[in-house]
Amino acid sequence: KIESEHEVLDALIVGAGFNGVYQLYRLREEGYSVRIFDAAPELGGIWYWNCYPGARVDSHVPNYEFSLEEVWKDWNWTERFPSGEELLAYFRHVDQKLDISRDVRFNTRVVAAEFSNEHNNWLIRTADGHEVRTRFFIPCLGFAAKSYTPDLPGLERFSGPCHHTAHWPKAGIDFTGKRIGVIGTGASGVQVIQEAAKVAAHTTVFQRTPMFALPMQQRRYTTQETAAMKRDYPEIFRRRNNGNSSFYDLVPEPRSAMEASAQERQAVFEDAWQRGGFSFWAGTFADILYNEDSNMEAYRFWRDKTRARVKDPVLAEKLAPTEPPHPFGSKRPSLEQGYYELFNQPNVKLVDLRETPISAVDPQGVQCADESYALDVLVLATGFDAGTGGFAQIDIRGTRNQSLTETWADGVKTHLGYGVPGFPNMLMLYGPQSPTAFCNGPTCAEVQGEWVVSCLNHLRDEGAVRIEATDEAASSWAQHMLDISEMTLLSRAQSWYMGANVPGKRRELLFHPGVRIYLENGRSCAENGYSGFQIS
Ligand code: NA7
Repeated sequence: KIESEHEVLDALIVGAGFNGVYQLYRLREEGYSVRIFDAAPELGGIWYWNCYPGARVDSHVPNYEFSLEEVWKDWNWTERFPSGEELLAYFRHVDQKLDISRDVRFNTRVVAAEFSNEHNNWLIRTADGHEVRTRFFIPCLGFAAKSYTPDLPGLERFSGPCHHTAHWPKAGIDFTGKRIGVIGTGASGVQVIQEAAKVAAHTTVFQRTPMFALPMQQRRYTTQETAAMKRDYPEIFRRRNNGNSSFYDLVPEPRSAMEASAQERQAVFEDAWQRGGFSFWAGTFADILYNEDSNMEAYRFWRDKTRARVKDPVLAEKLAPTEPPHPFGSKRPSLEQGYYELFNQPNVKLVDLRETPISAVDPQGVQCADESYALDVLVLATGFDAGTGGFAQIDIRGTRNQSLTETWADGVKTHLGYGVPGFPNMLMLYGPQSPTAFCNGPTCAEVQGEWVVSCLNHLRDEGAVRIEATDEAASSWAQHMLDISEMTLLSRAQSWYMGANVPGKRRELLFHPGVRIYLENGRSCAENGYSGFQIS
Protein backbone atom coordinates (compact mmCIF):
# COMPACT_ATOMS: atom_id res chain seq x y z
CA LYS A 1 0.00 0.00 0.00
CA ILE A 2 1.65 3.22 -1.08
CA GLU A 3 -0.73 5.75 0.46
CA SER A 4 -1.25 6.22 4.15
CA GLU A 5 -4.88 5.93 5.29
CA HIS A 6 -5.26 9.64 5.89
CA GLU A 7 -3.24 11.11 3.07
CA VAL A 8 -5.07 13.06 0.40
CA LEU A 9 -3.06 12.98 -2.80
CA ASP A 10 -2.78 16.03 -5.00
CA ALA A 11 -3.38 13.91 -8.06
CA LEU A 12 -4.30 10.34 -8.85
CA ILE A 13 -3.65 9.30 -12.43
CA VAL A 14 -5.29 6.24 -13.92
CA GLY A 15 -3.17 4.59 -16.60
CA ALA A 16 0.55 4.09 -17.05
CA GLY A 17 0.85 4.62 -20.79
CA PHE A 18 2.54 7.65 -22.38
CA ASN A 19 0.03 10.14 -20.96
CA GLY A 20 0.04 8.83 -17.41
CA VAL A 21 3.82 8.52 -17.28
CA TYR A 22 4.44 12.05 -18.56
CA GLN A 23 1.84 13.51 -16.22
CA LEU A 24 3.29 11.77 -13.17
CA TYR A 25 6.79 12.89 -14.06
CA ARG A 26 5.82 16.54 -14.58
CA LEU A 27 3.44 16.90 -11.64
CA ARG A 28 5.99 15.34 -9.31
CA GLU A 29 8.60 17.73 -10.67
CA GLU A 30 6.27 20.63 -9.80
CA GLY A 31 6.06 19.41 -6.21
CA TYR A 32 2.70 17.61 -6.19
CA SER A 33 2.03 14.32 -4.44
CA VAL A 34 0.92 12.07 -7.25
CA ARG A 35 0.43 8.39 -7.99
CA ILE A 36 -0.58 6.22 -10.93
CA PHE A 37 -2.88 3.23 -10.60
CA ASP A 38 -2.73 0.77 -13.49
CA ALA A 39 -4.28 -2.64 -14.02
CA ALA A 40 -1.13 -3.99 -15.69
CA PRO A 41 1.97 -5.22 -13.87
CA GLU A 42 4.31 -2.85 -15.74
CA LEU A 43 4.42 0.47 -17.62
CA GLY A 44 3.32 0.67 -21.24
CA GLY A 45 -0.45 1.15 -21.37
CA ILE A 46 -1.85 -0.38 -24.57
CA TRP A 47 1.58 -1.77 -25.46
CA TYR A 48 1.37 -4.05 -22.45
CA TRP A 49 -2.01 -5.50 -23.46
CA ASN A 50 -1.79 -5.54 -27.27
CA CYS A 51 1.03 -8.07 -27.48
CA TYR A 52 -0.36 -10.03 -30.46
CA PRO A 53 2.08 -11.21 -33.15
CA GLY A 54 3.27 -8.31 -35.27
CA ALA A 55 2.07 -5.54 -32.90
CA ARG A 56 3.77 -2.36 -34.05
CA VAL A 57 3.19 1.36 -33.79
CA ASP A 58 2.09 3.12 -36.96
CA SER A 59 3.50 6.54 -36.02
CA HIS A 60 7.18 6.69 -36.81
CA VAL A 61 9.87 7.89 -34.45
CA PRO A 62 10.85 10.51 -33.40
CA ASN A 63 7.19 11.49 -33.59
CA TYR A 64 6.43 8.59 -31.31
CA GLU A 65 8.66 9.25 -28.31
CA PHE A 66 9.13 11.72 -25.48
CA SER A 67 10.98 14.93 -26.28
CA LEU A 68 12.81 14.82 -22.92
CA GLU A 69 16.54 14.90 -23.55
CA GLU A 70 17.35 12.79 -20.50
CA VAL A 71 15.26 10.06 -22.12
CA TRP A 72 16.30 10.28 -25.79
CA LYS A 73 19.99 11.02 -25.40
CA ASP A 74 20.93 7.39 -24.73
CA TRP A 75 18.04 5.57 -26.36
CA ASN A 76 18.47 4.28 -29.91
CA TRP A 77 15.55 2.87 -31.87
CA THR A 78 16.30 -0.04 -34.15
CA GLU A 79 13.37 0.60 -36.49
CA ARG A 80 11.50 3.57 -37.89
CA PHE A 81 8.19 2.02 -36.78
CA PRO A 82 9.12 0.19 -33.56
CA SER A 83 7.54 -3.09 -32.51
CA GLY A 84 5.41 -3.47 -29.40
CA GLU A 85 8.31 -5.28 -27.73
CA GLU A 86 10.72 -2.44 -28.45
CA LEU A 87 8.16 0.03 -27.07
CA LEU A 88 7.93 -1.94 -23.82
CA ALA A 89 11.73 -1.87 -23.63
CA TYR A 90 11.52 1.91 -24.20
CA PHE A 91 9.12 2.22 -21.26
CA ARG A 92 11.63 0.34 -19.09
CA HIS A 93 14.30 2.81 -20.22
CA VAL A 94 11.96 5.74 -19.43
CA ASP A 95 11.38 4.22 -16.02
CA GLN A 96 15.10 4.02 -15.37
CA LYS A 97 15.60 7.63 -16.39
CA LEU A 98 12.54 9.21 -14.78
CA ASP A 99 12.04 6.83 -11.85
CA ILE A 100 8.33 6.42 -12.51
CA SER A 101 7.50 3.02 -11.01
CA ARG A 102 8.13 4.01 -7.42
CA ASP A 103 4.89 5.98 -7.57
CA VAL A 104 2.84 3.44 -9.49
CA ARG A 105 0.52 0.92 -7.90
CA PHE A 106 0.54 -1.87 -10.49
CA ASN A 107 -2.02 -4.69 -10.83
CA THR A 108 -4.60 -2.17 -9.64
CA ARG A 109 -7.79 -1.71 -11.59
CA VAL A 110 -9.74 1.42 -10.68
CA VAL A 111 -13.45 0.57 -10.56
CA ALA A 112 -15.05 3.69 -9.08
CA ALA A 113 -14.42 7.40 -8.55
CA GLU A 114 -16.77 9.57 -6.53
CA PHE A 115 -16.58 13.34 -6.08
CA SER A 116 -17.10 14.80 -2.61
CA ASN A 117 -18.73 18.24 -2.59
CA GLU A 118 -17.84 18.60 1.05
CA HIS A 119 -14.12 18.05 0.61
CA ASN A 120 -13.71 19.02 -3.05
CA ASN A 121 -11.84 15.81 -3.68
CA TRP A 122 -12.33 12.38 -5.17
CA LEU A 123 -12.60 9.01 -3.52
CA ILE A 124 -11.06 6.40 -5.78
CA ARG A 125 -11.80 2.69 -5.33
CA THR A 126 -9.93 -0.23 -6.82
CA ALA A 127 -10.99 -3.77 -7.65
CA ASP A 128 -8.91 -5.13 -4.77
CA GLY A 129 -10.75 -2.97 -2.24
CA HIS A 130 -8.14 -0.23 -1.92
CA GLU A 131 -9.33 3.37 -1.47
CA VAL A 132 -7.57 6.67 -1.83
CA ARG A 133 -8.60 10.32 -1.72
CA THR A 134 -7.21 12.75 -4.24
CA ARG A 135 -7.76 16.43 -4.97
CA PHE A 136 -7.46 15.88 -8.71
CA PHE A 137 -8.52 12.80 -10.61
CA ILE A 138 -6.67 12.48 -13.91
CA PRO A 139 -7.87 9.65 -16.16
CA CYS A 140 -5.19 8.78 -18.75
CA LEU A 141 -7.06 5.80 -20.08
CA GLY A 142 -6.04 6.01 -23.72
CA PHE A 143 -8.61 5.62 -26.46
CA ALA A 144 -8.45 1.84 -26.59
CA ALA A 145 -8.95 0.79 -22.97
CA LYS A 146 -12.02 -1.27 -23.77
CA SER A 147 -11.93 -3.88 -26.49
CA TYR A 148 -14.91 -4.70 -28.67
CA THR A 149 -15.87 -8.27 -29.51
CA PRO A 150 -18.87 -8.76 -31.78
CA ASP A 151 -21.67 -10.94 -30.60
CA LEU A 152 -21.06 -13.86 -33.01
CA PRO A 153 -23.33 -16.82 -32.33
CA GLY A 154 -21.38 -19.77 -30.91
CA LEU A 155 -18.13 -17.86 -30.41
CA GLU A 156 -17.63 -19.32 -26.93
CA ARG A 157 -17.87 -22.82 -28.39
CA PHE A 158 -14.74 -22.58 -30.55
CA SER A 159 -12.45 -25.36 -29.33
CA GLY A 160 -9.04 -23.85 -30.13
CA PRO A 161 -7.35 -20.72 -28.81
CA CYS A 162 -9.53 -17.68 -29.51
CA HIS A 163 -8.34 -14.26 -28.39
CA HIS A 164 -8.98 -10.61 -29.03
CA THR A 165 -5.77 -8.89 -30.10
CA ALA A 166 -5.96 -6.63 -27.01
CA HIS A 167 -6.08 -9.65 -24.68
CA TRP A 168 -3.36 -11.71 -26.27
CA PRO A 169 -1.76 -14.28 -23.93
CA LYS A 170 1.67 -13.13 -22.77
CA ALA A 171 3.08 -16.62 -23.42
CA GLY A 172 2.15 -16.17 -27.09
CA ILE A 173 0.60 -18.63 -29.52
CA ASP A 174 2.70 -20.43 -32.09
CA PHE A 175 1.07 -20.09 -35.52
CA THR A 176 3.53 -22.46 -37.21
CA GLY A 177 1.80 -25.06 -39.37
CA LYS A 178 -1.66 -24.16 -38.06
CA ARG A 179 -4.88 -22.99 -39.68
CA ILE A 180 -5.36 -19.40 -38.54
CA GLY A 181 -8.54 -17.34 -38.92
CA VAL A 182 -8.47 -13.57 -38.44
CA ILE A 183 -11.68 -11.56 -38.14
CA GLY A 184 -11.06 -7.87 -38.81
CA THR A 185 -8.69 -6.01 -41.11
CA GLY A 186 -7.96 -2.83 -39.15
CA ALA A 187 -4.46 -1.96 -37.96
CA SER A 188 -4.33 -4.96 -35.62
CA GLY A 189 -5.79 -7.42 -38.14
CA VAL A 190 -3.36 -6.43 -40.90
CA GLN A 191 -0.40 -6.86 -38.54
CA VAL A 192 -1.49 -10.31 -37.31
CA ILE A 193 -2.30 -11.48 -40.84
CA GLN A 194 1.17 -10.49 -42.03
CA GLU A 195 2.73 -12.63 -39.28
CA ALA A 196 0.35 -15.57 -39.70
CA ALA A 197 0.86 -15.76 -43.46
CA LYS A 198 4.62 -16.24 -42.94
CA VAL A 199 4.38 -19.46 -40.91
CA ALA A 200 0.82 -20.79 -40.80
CA ALA A 201 -0.33 -23.72 -42.90
CA HIS A 202 -3.28 -21.59 -43.92
CA THR A 203 -4.60 -18.13 -43.09
CA THR A 204 -8.23 -17.19 -43.59
CA VAL A 205 -8.93 -13.45 -43.54
CA PHE A 206 -12.51 -12.46 -42.74
CA GLN A 207 -12.92 -8.99 -44.20
CA ARG A 208 -16.08 -6.94 -43.80
CA THR A 209 -15.03 -3.55 -45.13
CA PRO A 210 -11.94 -3.14 -47.31
CA MET A 211 -9.20 -1.34 -45.46
CA PHE A 212 -7.25 1.31 -47.36
CA ALA A 213 -3.89 0.24 -46.00
CA LEU A 214 -0.82 2.30 -46.84
CA PRO A 215 2.77 1.17 -47.28
CA MET A 216 4.62 1.56 -44.01
CA GLN A 217 8.05 1.90 -45.68
CA GLN A 218 9.64 0.42 -42.60
CA ARG A 219 13.40 0.88 -42.19
CA ARG A 220 15.98 -0.44 -39.80
CA TYR A 221 18.21 2.20 -38.21
CA THR A 222 21.90 1.95 -37.56
CA THR A 223 23.39 3.64 -34.46
CA GLN A 224 25.09 6.15 -36.77
CA GLU A 225 21.76 7.05 -38.33
CA THR A 226 20.05 7.58 -34.98
CA ALA A 227 23.00 9.66 -33.78
CA ALA A 228 22.67 11.84 -36.87
CA MET A 229 18.91 12.17 -36.36
CA LYS A 230 19.43 13.29 -32.78
CA ARG A 231 21.32 16.39 -33.89
CA ASP A 232 17.97 17.65 -35.19
CA TYR A 233 15.86 16.40 -32.28
CA PRO A 234 15.38 19.74 -30.47
CA GLU A 235 14.08 21.39 -33.65
CA ILE A 236 12.03 18.31 -34.58
CA PHE A 237 10.32 18.27 -31.20
CA ARG A 238 9.67 22.00 -31.33
CA ARG A 239 7.94 21.57 -34.69
CA ARG A 240 6.12 18.43 -33.61
CA ASN A 241 4.64 19.97 -30.46
CA ASN A 242 3.50 23.12 -32.27
CA GLY A 243 2.48 21.62 -35.56
CA ASN A 244 -0.67 20.93 -37.47
CA SER A 245 -0.83 17.23 -36.95
CA SER A 246 1.59 16.25 -34.18
CA PHE A 247 3.88 14.81 -36.86
CA TYR A 248 6.82 17.11 -37.45
CA ASP A 249 7.21 15.85 -41.01
CA LEU A 250 3.62 15.64 -42.25
CA VAL A 251 2.97 19.00 -43.79
CA PRO A 252 0.32 18.97 -46.51
CA GLU A 253 0.29 21.55 -49.29
CA PRO A 254 -2.15 24.31 -48.33
CA ARG A 255 -3.76 24.35 -51.79
CA SER A 256 -6.55 22.04 -52.82
CA ALA A 257 -5.62 18.86 -54.65
CA MET A 258 -7.96 20.11 -57.39
CA GLU A 259 -5.92 23.27 -57.88
CA ALA A 260 -2.90 21.20 -58.85
CA SER A 261 -2.54 19.86 -62.40
CA ALA A 262 -2.98 16.12 -62.84
CA GLN A 263 0.77 15.79 -63.22
CA GLU A 264 1.55 17.82 -60.09
CA ARG A 265 -1.03 15.89 -58.10
CA GLN A 266 0.47 12.60 -59.20
CA ALA A 267 3.93 13.79 -58.17
CA VAL A 268 2.76 14.87 -54.70
CA PHE A 269 0.91 11.58 -54.17
CA GLU A 270 3.87 9.53 -55.39
CA ASP A 271 6.28 11.39 -53.13
CA ALA A 272 4.06 10.78 -50.09
CA TRP A 273 3.69 7.14 -51.07
CA GLN A 274 7.45 6.71 -51.11
CA ARG A 275 7.84 8.52 -47.78
CA GLY A 276 5.46 5.97 -46.31
CA GLY A 277 3.53 5.84 -43.07
CA PHE A 278 0.74 8.37 -42.78
CA SER A 279 2.27 10.70 -45.39
CA PHE A 280 -0.25 9.68 -48.01
CA TRP A 281 -3.11 10.22 -45.53
CA ALA A 282 -2.09 13.50 -43.90
CA GLY A 283 0.84 14.87 -45.87
CA THR A 284 -0.38 15.56 -49.43
CA PHE A 285 -3.04 18.28 -49.86
CA ALA A 286 -4.84 20.08 -47.05
CA ASP A 287 -8.32 19.36 -48.37
CA ILE A 288 -8.15 15.58 -48.77
CA LEU A 289 -10.48 15.09 -45.81
CA TYR A 290 -12.80 17.97 -46.76
CA ASN A 291 -13.25 18.03 -50.50
CA GLU A 292 -14.94 15.06 -52.14
CA ASP A 293 -13.18 15.53 -55.47
CA SER A 294 -9.75 15.78 -53.87
CA ASN A 295 -10.56 12.78 -51.74
CA MET A 296 -11.58 10.77 -54.77
CA GLU A 297 -8.29 11.63 -56.50
CA ALA A 298 -6.40 10.25 -53.48
CA TYR A 299 -8.60 7.17 -53.46
CA ARG A 300 -8.00 6.46 -57.16
CA PHE A 301 -4.26 6.75 -56.69
CA TRP A 302 -4.39 4.35 -53.73
CA ARG A 303 -6.72 1.94 -55.56
CA ASP A 304 -4.61 1.71 -58.70
CA LYS A 305 -1.38 1.22 -56.73
CA THR A 306 -3.01 -1.48 -54.63
CA ARG A 307 -4.75 -3.39 -57.40
CA ALA A 308 -1.48 -3.67 -59.29
CA ARG A 309 -0.15 -5.75 -56.39
CA VAL A 310 -2.92 -8.38 -56.49
CA LYS A 311 -2.85 -10.94 -59.34
CA ASP A 312 -6.45 -12.14 -59.28
CA PRO A 313 -8.75 -9.32 -60.54
CA VAL A 314 -11.73 -10.61 -58.52
CA LEU A 315 -9.66 -10.48 -55.35
CA ALA A 316 -8.26 -7.10 -56.33
CA GLU A 317 -11.83 -5.74 -56.59
CA LYS A 318 -12.61 -7.01 -53.09
CA LEU A 319 -9.46 -5.51 -51.58
CA ALA A 320 -9.47 -2.25 -53.52
CA PRO A 321 -12.93 -1.72 -55.03
CA THR A 322 -13.58 0.48 -58.02
CA GLU A 323 -15.83 2.69 -55.86
CA PRO A 324 -14.78 3.29 -52.25
CA PRO A 325 -17.25 2.20 -49.55
CA HIS A 326 -16.44 5.43 -47.68
CA PRO A 327 -14.19 8.42 -48.37
CA PHE A 328 -10.47 7.75 -48.35
CA GLY A 329 -8.98 8.38 -44.90
CA SER A 330 -12.32 8.78 -43.14
CA LYS A 331 -11.37 5.54 -41.39
CA ARG A 332 -7.86 5.35 -40.01
CA PRO A 333 -5.64 3.69 -42.63
CA SER A 334 -3.61 0.71 -41.44
CA LEU A 335 0.04 0.60 -42.37
CA GLU A 336 1.17 -2.52 -44.16
CA GLN A 337 4.34 -4.34 -45.10
CA GLY A 338 3.64 -6.58 -48.08
CA TYR A 339 0.02 -7.13 -47.01
CA TYR A 340 -1.57 -7.10 -50.45
CA GLU A 341 0.98 -9.50 -51.98
CA LEU A 342 0.01 -12.08 -49.34
CA PHE A 343 -3.25 -12.64 -51.17
CA ASN A 344 -1.28 -14.03 -54.11
CA GLN A 345 -0.10 -16.87 -51.85
CA PRO A 346 -2.01 -20.15 -52.13
CA ASN A 347 -2.20 -20.46 -48.33
CA VAL A 348 -4.01 -17.13 -47.76
CA LYS A 349 -7.74 -16.82 -48.41
CA LEU A 350 -9.90 -13.71 -48.29
CA VAL A 351 -13.51 -14.20 -47.23
CA ASP A 352 -15.65 -11.20 -48.15
CA LEU A 353 -18.18 -10.94 -45.34
CA ARG A 354 -20.32 -8.50 -47.29
CA GLU A 355 -21.06 -11.34 -49.73
CA THR A 356 -21.01 -14.20 -47.25
CA PRO A 357 -21.53 -13.01 -43.66
CA ILE A 358 -20.52 -15.12 -40.67
CA SER A 359 -23.54 -17.14 -39.59
CA ALA A 360 -21.98 -18.90 -36.60
CA VAL A 361 -18.82 -20.08 -34.92
CA ASP A 362 -18.69 -23.75 -33.98
CA PRO A 363 -16.04 -25.83 -32.20
CA GLN A 364 -14.22 -26.48 -35.52
CA GLY A 365 -14.21 -23.00 -36.99
CA VAL A 366 -16.25 -20.27 -38.65
CA GLN A 367 -19.38 -20.86 -40.70
CA CYS A 368 -20.23 -18.37 -43.39
CA ALA A 369 -23.30 -18.22 -45.59
CA ASP A 370 -21.80 -20.52 -48.22
CA GLU A 371 -18.95 -22.41 -46.59
CA SER A 372 -17.40 -23.50 -43.27
CA TYR A 373 -13.76 -22.75 -42.51
CA ALA A 374 -11.97 -25.21 -40.22
CA LEU A 375 -9.49 -23.40 -37.97
CA ASP A 376 -6.99 -24.16 -35.21
CA VAL A 377 -6.72 -20.58 -33.90
CA LEU A 378 -9.25 -17.75 -34.15
CA VAL A 379 -7.99 -14.18 -33.84
CA LEU A 380 -10.49 -11.42 -33.06
CA ALA A 381 -8.97 -8.22 -34.43
CA THR A 382 -12.31 -6.49 -34.01
CA GLY A 383 -11.25 -3.22 -32.42
CA PHE A 384 -12.34 -1.10 -29.51
CA ASP A 385 -15.18 0.77 -27.88
CA ALA A 386 -12.97 3.77 -28.44
CA GLY A 387 -12.78 6.97 -26.42
CA THR A 388 -15.73 6.65 -24.09
CA GLY A 389 -15.53 2.86 -23.55
CA GLY A 390 -12.64 3.10 -21.07
CA PHE A 391 -14.59 5.66 -19.00
CA ALA A 392 -17.65 3.40 -18.91
CA GLN A 393 -15.55 0.72 -17.20
CA ILE A 394 -15.17 2.99 -14.16
CA ASP A 395 -18.20 4.07 -12.15
CA ILE A 396 -17.46 7.81 -12.17
CA ARG A 397 -19.88 9.89 -10.06
CA GLY A 398 -20.05 13.69 -10.00
CA THR A 399 -21.49 16.43 -7.77
CA ARG A 400 -25.04 14.99 -7.67
CA ASN A 401 -23.91 11.38 -7.63
CA GLN A 402 -24.71 11.30 -11.36
CA SER A 403 -22.79 8.84 -13.51
CA LEU A 404 -20.46 10.08 -16.24
CA THR A 405 -21.63 7.42 -18.68
CA GLU A 406 -25.27 8.39 -18.16
CA THR A 407 -24.35 12.06 -18.44
CA TRP A 408 -22.86 11.32 -21.85
CA ALA A 409 -25.76 9.12 -23.00
CA ASP A 410 -27.20 12.01 -25.06
CA GLY A 411 -23.81 13.06 -26.37
CA VAL A 412 -20.33 13.59 -25.03
CA LYS A 413 -19.93 17.02 -23.47
CA THR A 414 -16.56 18.29 -22.36
CA HIS A 415 -14.75 21.59 -22.34
CA LEU A 416 -11.76 21.05 -24.65
CA GLY A 417 -11.77 17.37 -23.78
CA TYR A 418 -10.31 18.24 -20.36
CA GLY A 419 -13.26 18.86 -18.06
CA VAL A 420 -16.91 17.85 -17.74
CA PRO A 421 -19.63 19.98 -16.09
CA GLY A 422 -20.71 18.32 -12.85
CA PHE A 423 -17.37 16.52 -12.47
CA PRO A 424 -15.08 19.09 -10.84
CA ASN A 425 -11.36 18.43 -10.43
CA MET A 426 -11.45 15.65 -13.01
CA LEU A 427 -9.04 16.51 -15.83
CA MET A 428 -8.89 14.03 -18.67
CA LEU A 429 -5.93 13.47 -20.92
CA TYR A 430 -6.13 11.82 -24.35
CA GLY A 431 -9.86 11.45 -23.88
CA PRO A 432 -12.95 12.13 -25.99
CA GLN A 433 -13.25 15.49 -27.81
CA SER A 434 -9.50 16.07 -27.69
CA PRO A 435 -7.13 15.24 -30.57
CA THR A 436 -6.66 11.67 -29.32
CA ALA A 437 -6.38 9.31 -32.27
CA PHE A 438 -5.30 12.16 -34.56
CA CYS A 439 -2.37 13.07 -32.32
CA ASN A 440 0.08 10.33 -31.44
CA GLY A 441 0.29 9.31 -27.77
CA PRO A 442 3.65 10.81 -26.73
CA THR A 443 3.02 14.15 -28.47
CA CYS A 444 -0.44 14.48 -26.99
CA ALA A 445 0.95 13.44 -23.58
CA GLU A 446 3.25 16.44 -23.74
CA VAL A 447 1.04 19.10 -25.31
CA GLN A 448 -2.09 18.23 -23.34
CA GLY A 449 -0.02 17.28 -20.31
CA GLU A 450 1.63 20.70 -20.12
CA TRP A 451 -1.80 22.32 -20.25
CA VAL A 452 -2.91 20.31 -17.20
CA VAL A 453 0.33 21.04 -15.32
CA SER A 454 -0.08 24.79 -15.96
CA CYS A 455 -3.71 24.61 -14.92
CA LEU A 456 -2.89 22.96 -11.58
CA ASN A 457 -0.10 25.50 -11.01
CA HIS A 458 -2.57 28.30 -11.70
CA LEU A 459 -5.02 26.86 -9.16
CA ARG A 460 -2.23 26.51 -6.61
CA ASP A 461 -1.12 30.11 -7.19
CA GLU A 462 -4.69 31.33 -6.77
CA GLY A 463 -5.28 29.20 -3.69
CA ALA A 464 -8.21 27.60 -5.55
CA VAL A 465 -9.53 24.16 -4.61
CA ARG A 466 -12.01 23.47 -7.34
CA ILE A 467 -12.23 23.74 -11.12
CA GLU A 468 -15.29 22.77 -13.12
CA ALA A 469 -16.17 23.14 -16.78
CA THR A 470 -19.28 25.27 -17.30
CA ASP A 471 -22.31 23.93 -19.14
CA GLU A 472 -22.08 26.77 -21.61
CA ALA A 473 -18.46 26.04 -22.51
CA ALA A 474 -19.09 22.32 -22.86
CA SER A 475 -22.14 22.89 -25.07
CA SER A 476 -20.12 25.20 -27.23
CA TRP A 477 -17.29 22.65 -27.58
CA ALA A 478 -19.83 19.94 -28.42
CA GLN A 479 -21.22 22.23 -31.13
CA HIS A 480 -17.68 22.82 -32.41
CA MET A 481 -17.16 19.04 -32.64
CA LEU A 482 -20.42 18.72 -34.56
CA ASP A 483 -19.42 21.50 -36.95
CA ILE A 484 -16.11 19.78 -37.63
CA SER A 485 -17.84 16.49 -38.15
CA GLU A 486 -20.12 18.05 -40.76
CA MET A 487 -17.33 20.03 -42.38
CA THR A 488 -15.07 17.03 -42.94
CA LEU A 489 -15.73 13.70 -44.64
CA LEU A 490 -15.16 11.84 -41.35
CA SER A 491 -18.86 11.48 -40.65
CA ARG A 492 -19.32 9.43 -43.84
CA ALA A 493 -17.73 6.26 -42.46
CA GLN A 494 -18.79 3.62 -39.96
CA SER A 495 -15.63 4.20 -37.98
CA TRP A 496 -14.56 4.15 -34.36
CA TYR A 497 -13.84 7.88 -34.74
CA MET A 498 -17.62 8.23 -35.03
CA GLY A 499 -18.47 5.61 -32.39
CA ALA A 500 -20.07 3.74 -35.28
CA ASN A 501 -18.15 0.46 -34.97
CA VAL A 502 -19.99 -0.65 -31.82
CA PRO A 503 -23.66 -1.55 -32.33
CA GLY A 504 -25.94 0.67 -30.25
CA LYS A 505 -23.26 3.26 -29.48
CA ARG A 506 -24.22 6.88 -30.08
CA ARG A 507 -22.93 8.15 -33.40
CA GLU A 508 -20.82 11.29 -32.92
CA LEU A 509 -17.32 12.46 -33.75
CA LEU A 510 -15.34 11.44 -30.67
CA PHE A 511 -11.93 12.93 -31.48
CA HIS A 512 -10.80 16.34 -32.64
CA PRO A 513 -9.00 16.04 -35.97
CA GLY A 514 -7.33 19.48 -35.91
CA VAL A 515 -4.36 19.48 -33.57
CA ARG A 516 -3.45 23.09 -34.35
CA ILE A 517 -7.00 24.42 -33.82
CA TYR A 518 -7.22 22.40 -30.65
CA LEU A 519 -3.94 23.75 -29.27
CA GLU A 520 -4.96 27.32 -30.10
CA ASN A 521 -8.22 26.88 -28.20
CA GLY A 522 -6.38 25.42 -25.20
CA ARG A 523 -3.86 28.26 -25.22
CA SER A 524 -6.49 30.96 -25.41
CA CYS A 525 -8.51 29.30 -22.63
CA ALA A 526 -5.43 29.33 -20.35
CA GLU A 527 -4.45 32.89 -21.29
CA ASN A 528 -7.94 34.06 -20.37
CA GLY A 529 -7.71 32.65 -16.87
CA TYR A 530 -9.09 29.24 -17.89
CA SER A 531 -12.20 30.61 -19.53
CA GLY A 532 -15.07 28.16 -19.66
CA PHE A 533 -14.08 26.75 -16.29
CA GLN A 534 -15.47 27.91 -12.98
CA ILE A 535 -12.67 28.19 -10.44
CA SER A 536 -13.28 28.58 -6.72
P1 NA7 B 1 -10.31 -1.38 -35.93
O1 NA7 B 1 -9.52 -0.47 -36.77
O2 NA7 B 1 -11.57 -0.87 -35.30
O3 NA7 B 1 -10.64 -2.66 -36.82
C1 NA7 B 1 -11.59 -3.59 -36.44
C2 NA7 B 1 -11.85 -4.55 -37.57
O4 NA7 B 1 -12.78 -5.54 -37.13
C3 NA7 B 1 -12.46 -3.88 -38.78
O5 NA7 B 1 -11.92 -4.46 -39.93
C4 NA7 B 1 -13.94 -4.23 -38.64
O6 NA7 B 1 -14.64 -4.25 -39.84
C5 NA7 B 1 -13.83 -5.61 -38.07
N1 NA7 B 1 -15.07 -6.03 -37.40
C6 NA7 B 1 -15.65 -5.47 -36.32
N2 NA7 B 1 -16.79 -6.12 -36.03
C7 NA7 B 1 -16.92 -7.09 -36.94
C8 NA7 B 1 -17.90 -8.08 -37.17
N3 NA7 B 1 -18.99 -8.18 -36.41
N4 NA7 B 1 -17.72 -8.93 -38.20
C9 NA7 B 1 -16.63 -8.81 -38.98
N5 NA7 B 1 -15.67 -7.89 -38.84
C10 NA7 B 1 -15.83 -7.04 -37.81
O7 NA7 B 1 -9.44 -1.97 -34.72
P2 NA7 B 1 -7.87 -2.24 -34.67
O8 NA7 B 1 -7.58 -2.95 -33.40
O9 NA7 B 1 -7.40 -2.88 -35.90
O10 NA7 B 1 -7.23 -0.83 -34.65
C11 NA7 B 1 -7.66 0.15 -33.71
C12 NA7 B 1 -6.66 1.24 -33.57
O11 NA7 B 1 -5.74 0.85 -32.58
C13 NA7 B 1 -5.77 1.51 -34.75
O12 NA7 B 1 -6.30 2.36 -35.68
C14 NA7 B 1 -4.55 2.10 -34.11
O13 NA7 B 1 -4.73 3.44 -33.82
C15 NA7 B 1 -4.45 1.36 -32.85
P3 NA7 B 1 -15.43 -2.93 -40.36
O14 NA7 B 1 -14.37 -2.04 -40.92
O15 NA7 B 1 -16.11 -2.32 -39.14
O16 NA7 B 1 -16.40 -3.41 -41.35
